[in-house]
Amino acid sequence: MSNEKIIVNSWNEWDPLKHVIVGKADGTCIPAPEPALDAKVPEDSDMRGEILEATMSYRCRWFEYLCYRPLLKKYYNSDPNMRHESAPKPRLTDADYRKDYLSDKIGIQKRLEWTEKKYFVTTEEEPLFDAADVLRFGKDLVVQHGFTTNLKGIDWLKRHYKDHRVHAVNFPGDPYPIHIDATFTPIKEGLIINNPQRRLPKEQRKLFENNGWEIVDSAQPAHNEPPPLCYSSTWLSMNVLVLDSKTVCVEKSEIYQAEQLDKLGMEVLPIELRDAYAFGGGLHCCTADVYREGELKDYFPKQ
Ligand code: ABU
Repeated sequence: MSNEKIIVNSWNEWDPLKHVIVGKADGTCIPAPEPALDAKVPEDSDMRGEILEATMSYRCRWFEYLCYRPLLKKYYNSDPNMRHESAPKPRLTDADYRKDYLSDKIGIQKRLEWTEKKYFVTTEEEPLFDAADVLRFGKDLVVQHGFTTNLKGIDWLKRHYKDHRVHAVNFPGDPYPIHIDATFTPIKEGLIINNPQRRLPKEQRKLFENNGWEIVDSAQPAHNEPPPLCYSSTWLSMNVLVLDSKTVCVEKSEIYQAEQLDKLGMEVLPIELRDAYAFGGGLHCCTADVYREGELKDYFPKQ
């Protein structure tokens, strides 16, 4: 098989990045209210030769896959080994959401109890997952069970990626668990930064610790609140884009996160993006890997 023809290949979050889709805000708008509203990108997840369209879990994102189609068509036509897959589109009827779950009458304490008990805004009506809930670690996929991904969605991923090991994780300190990429961020082989308000529970840390991975608390965000109209939390500070295991892009104003990554031995590239947060999030949110140099590896031989 000639390497020249391979367009899609990405097994993890840190191998040298050679081809990435960067979202642009043209034609976007603030979504109308709906039962589980938040707005995030990306919606695709890729591995060797395959790009999988996620089901998505918000009604406002149901048609989002169409924006990617011209690019995917190009990859498909140029790369004879590329597989274009699409998870079953969900119906997203009212049965998918717990009514009034996001009501202002629910206090923060109650919300934390709910998320601790894994009682989320989405139900188990049908498989739901967003790509931003999935982290790729070679043979292992780590998937956040929360508002945007339900257990049926995780089961669907297990059945689809039969040669991979799919692990469900959750972060009880997060009252609005939407996407893993401002909570748990792999920086390079062996190192993950974890949001100190949303620590991975002890039991779930074993996979990482037993295989020599270090999980360190991330630095505090530089801001006390997100910019106007932004649906994400201030923890977009840790929503970084790793270019390779020595280089990482960090939002320019996030000086504490940049400082921490610098101390951890990374070269930090400051990228101005805060003004774009309202259109769907940070550097990781608005990008989708297409090609990272590297092969499928087993980073967690001790299961
Ligand atoms: N997609 C990142 C947003 C998660 C958060 O708001 O913390």
